[in-house]
Amino acid sequence: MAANTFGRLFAVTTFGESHGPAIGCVIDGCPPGIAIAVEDFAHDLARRATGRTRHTSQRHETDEVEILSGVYEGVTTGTPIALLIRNVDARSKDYAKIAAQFRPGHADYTYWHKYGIRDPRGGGRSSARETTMRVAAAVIAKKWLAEKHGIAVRGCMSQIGEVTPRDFARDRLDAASIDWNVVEANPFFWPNAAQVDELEHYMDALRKSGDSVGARIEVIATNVPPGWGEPIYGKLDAELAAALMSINAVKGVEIGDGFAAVAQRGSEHRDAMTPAGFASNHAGGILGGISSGQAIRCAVAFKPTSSLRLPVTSMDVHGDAVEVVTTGRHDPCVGIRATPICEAMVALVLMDQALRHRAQCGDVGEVVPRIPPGNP
Ligand code: EPS
Repeated sequence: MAANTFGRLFAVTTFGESHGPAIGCVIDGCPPGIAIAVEDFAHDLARRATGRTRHTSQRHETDEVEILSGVYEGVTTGTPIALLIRNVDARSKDYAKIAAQFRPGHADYTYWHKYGIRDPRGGGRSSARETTMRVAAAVIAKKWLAEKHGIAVRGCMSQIGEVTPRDFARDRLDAASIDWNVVEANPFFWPNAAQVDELEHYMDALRKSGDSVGARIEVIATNVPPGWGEPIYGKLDAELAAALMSINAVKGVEIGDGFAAVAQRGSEHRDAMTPAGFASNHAGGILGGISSGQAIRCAVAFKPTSSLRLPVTSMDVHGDAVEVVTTGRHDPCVGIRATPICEAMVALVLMDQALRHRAQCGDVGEVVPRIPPGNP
């Protein structure tokens, strides 16, 4: 009912608030026998964390995971896995002045109307702090997907404000054209190393101006076998869209060519099949809501951050007009930290769908003919 749980067979329940003592999650339904240690979480959590570069919020959380249950002698046991991360750098006084005000663009007004009460400290439950636990849970999903199926779920930023990656045609931002070492070597997860300096200046100027921008994140999952996803109401693309849309600040999701498909002809969009492979991947690796064996491609649009030191008109809880100024430690572009979060949601969907496919169709076995992925 309250929708803090995600997934059916690999079910992740998150809990906690941005300025509470801790955030955490319980993963129920994880297969036994996956080797997992606290060190496994460090890499992806650091990729998402605040305070690692000057371009993100300067809140310094250690984001160290404690495994409370479900793992014995370094291996998952099949029982619920509880993960906990303590909040160590919350600064609630930044929120004291605006505790009774509705910040435009935030969830303040809507949470107020839904619950009649809200925790204003750091946005409470609506804070992007919650995404930490999605990334933590997905570390286990990514590991299982890689070990069992050779699946890699990777992402990059493909637009920030009005800037797009040079030397990439839109339809060439695919698994084959992206050098993942380049993406991981800069703070923006940007696929073109030659533009990183330019982006640093762009972000410095933006931060100085007090304003924010949006971003577009691309996620590509390779080696997903054909057959995952459920018609009619459990379509893989529908579940991906819902999962990605559940991330804070997301305003749009595309699968494959997405909205660009509107201006294409059918003769161009349908991906021709040959025994040697698919000739193109406009569909984004999903046909009829079921994976085709091609790379799964999603794009996610993040809105510009609403917390700004630039004043804005609003209202307080008494109905009086106020001017809101947000001080504190905010991201001038939430999209900069969003790549690992988008990857996490895609991995969680794939993990859940893999287990659901195995439950119903595990006896079907190898089906022929199988077309190689071809064009990614
Ligand atoms: C956030 C506002 C900031 C960010 C926070 C997300 O919180 P605070 O004002 O308490 O510093 O630092 O991000 C995180 C703490 C995190 O780990 O992602 C928001 O409004 O969503």
